[in-house]
Amino acid sequence: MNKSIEQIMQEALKEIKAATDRKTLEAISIRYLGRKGIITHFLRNISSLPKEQRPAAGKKANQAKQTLEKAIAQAVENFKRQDRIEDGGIDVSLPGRPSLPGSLHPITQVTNEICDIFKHLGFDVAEGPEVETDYYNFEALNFPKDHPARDMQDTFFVSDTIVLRTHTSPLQIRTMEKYAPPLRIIMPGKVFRCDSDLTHTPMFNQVEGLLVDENVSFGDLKGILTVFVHQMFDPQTSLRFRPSFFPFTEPSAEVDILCVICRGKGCRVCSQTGWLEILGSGMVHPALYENVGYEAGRYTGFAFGMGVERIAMLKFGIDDIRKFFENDMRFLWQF
Ligand code: 2U9
Repeated sequence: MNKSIEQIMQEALKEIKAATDRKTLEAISIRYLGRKGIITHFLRNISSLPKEQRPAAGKKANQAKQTLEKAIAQAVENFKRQDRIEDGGIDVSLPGRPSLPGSLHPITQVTNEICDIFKHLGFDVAEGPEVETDYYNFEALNFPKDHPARDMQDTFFVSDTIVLRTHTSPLQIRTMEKYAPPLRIIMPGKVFRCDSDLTHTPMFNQVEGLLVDENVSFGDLKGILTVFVHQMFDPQTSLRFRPSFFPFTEPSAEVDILCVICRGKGCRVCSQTGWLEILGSGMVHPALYENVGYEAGRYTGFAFGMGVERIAMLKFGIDDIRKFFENDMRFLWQF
């Protein structure tokens, strides 16, 4: 051990700095850090030093070893980077990738459009939980336990008493519990039903509305929904109210518009009927007022519900609901 470990390390660092290729670096690494390398040899010989010198010598030698390992790794990395440029791996003259401006998803656009129409008619927007209790999703809405109407909803159960909401109606009950009439609210939001085909997905978006006051009639329902349809589609659109059934409304009606494709002649989209169903509606069932503690007999009101994807499909002429959820930018960029 004629030279000190510092001297050896300084010489090695100089050689690393002067190396012009990876092969030379490899040779330096072997000469100093290899099995028979200078630093390795130095470390092995520490045991032959006087006992009191061993800890300090060992510490210095290990530090030198680590310094050289780091310097070699850094130099190798520099050569690799240089190789990549010389190999043509990085073409610094290429134009950058443009970052495209984002835009609202078509379903969000249509939801906003629906909500804006009702906001102008004096409705407030409310939002609420997607995981609901059986009470708010069914019981309070006049779906008694074991009632066959529950089968209409294809429910995802989280537990015996907790469900993924099958409609946004639970929030209407929560709002009625909190506020006395007059009430005018719309509720946009995701809902969940165990169903999947060309026109159904297990998650879809709904907008529901509720208006409660004294002396509200079925004529008010017809008036408000006609204004909505005329603003959402063509102002000349014909519509019809067809009797239906929902546990939470009585009487109930489904609303059809004259087919936007064939103008009533009958085509594939309207299944040759000339009409397209766009929403459900009805006068709020008196049992619901009782459930939320409203004074019996004093109030009347109407409610309606629509699937946003269905409205968007009709508005944009889309035949497969799944297109909204595939994140294919070629499809989404059209809106
Ligand atoms: C309360 C009282 C009544 C909301 C209503 C409908 C009719 C309806 C469907 C349309 C297509 C759901 O997305 S869809 O499958 N909805 O037909 N919804 S009346 O009635 C209410 C809501 C809340 C307290």
